[in-house]
Amino acid sequence: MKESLSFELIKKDSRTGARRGRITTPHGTIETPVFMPVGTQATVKAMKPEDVEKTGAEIILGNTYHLYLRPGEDIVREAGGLHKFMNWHRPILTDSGGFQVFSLGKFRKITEEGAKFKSYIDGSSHMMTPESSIEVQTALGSDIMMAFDECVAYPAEKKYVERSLERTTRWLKRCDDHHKRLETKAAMESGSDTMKQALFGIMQGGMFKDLREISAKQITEIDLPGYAIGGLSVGEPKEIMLDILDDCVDLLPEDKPRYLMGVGTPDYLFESVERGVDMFDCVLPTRLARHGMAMTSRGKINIKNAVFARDFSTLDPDCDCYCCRNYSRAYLRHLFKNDEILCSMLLSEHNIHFLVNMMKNIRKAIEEDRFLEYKRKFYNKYGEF
Ligand code: PRF
Ligand code: ZN
Repeated sequence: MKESLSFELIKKDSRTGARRGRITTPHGTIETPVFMPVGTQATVKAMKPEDVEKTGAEIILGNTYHLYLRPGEDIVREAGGLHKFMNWHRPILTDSGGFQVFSLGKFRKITEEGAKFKSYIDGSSHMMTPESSIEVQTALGSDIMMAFDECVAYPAEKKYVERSLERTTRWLKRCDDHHKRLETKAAMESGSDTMKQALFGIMQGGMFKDLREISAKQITEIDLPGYAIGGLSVGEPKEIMLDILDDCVDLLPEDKPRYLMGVGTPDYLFESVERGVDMFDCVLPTRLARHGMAMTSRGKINIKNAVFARDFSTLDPDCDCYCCRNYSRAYLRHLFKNDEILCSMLLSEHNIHFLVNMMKNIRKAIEEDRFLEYKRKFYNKYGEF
């Protein structure tokens, strides 16, 4: 059967690992490097899909764990899939639930079979396995589904990380087998020879370079349309993260998209693109927005601050988003002080626009072979991260 997803490498930076590419999916193309806004509950919080689209975002992320618990994948399937359910008709990537389940700490238990966990909604017991994660993601109908993995906390014992990454590889095989089984069944029913969804594998191995190498070798033995780097940005210092990332990128195939999971501050995005990462996701822009924080070309600002009470200038003079074209800092501060929903809406739109636009500028800089110059210019203006 033909893969539903393809990746084309358009240009490589001559001085760094940065690369410009294009991913083609059943719901359209994605220019890379790309930032994916997070839409955990089948919504990018506080934003209408058409406004997400206006920011230039080409793909969003959804969560298996949340949608499985509520409303349940059957309801999303009955609605015609996640795209239709939430009225977003561009590509969607779904995370497997691995990370969300493992973040539950004492409310979960891992065995070879899968992860047993308690619902955050009503405390009921559930079991998620590689097979059930694929079943749910199939019902959601995402363009890219992620393998069910274990993201190990930081710090962790090497012995544990090793056992865990071996299990993550076995789980990846089970995900791939189950995905193929379901796609073959669907193809026989519809007479199509193209897969509907792509499966990405996830590398683990904690902060141990030799374990990262083992994980990369094992997961890339399974031929998949893309690979992710998991288990990073889990609380380790920045130097360690970038040092491990350096190695990880080189361990992944050059002709497939590389996705660094859960990373989204401007400095980490630049550093990771420089090392050869193509895809990112993070809740940061929308979460910051709901706390009255805006990312601007001159650094982060806190709209609650009293200095903005009579500041009738726009949030970011370099931004042309709907918020910056129409509203002042004084007005945004007023909205925030009164708990007005519009504040979250406007700041979310601005923050997403800011990161999406930053990635657009990064792509242009790579095309014109001036990535490092653009990075320097951005850092000088942004200041402290
Ligand atoms: N695994 C999965 N999702 C993730 C991660 C991971 O390791 C991370 C780690 N930064 C974020 N999201 N499945
Ligand atoms: Zn703006």
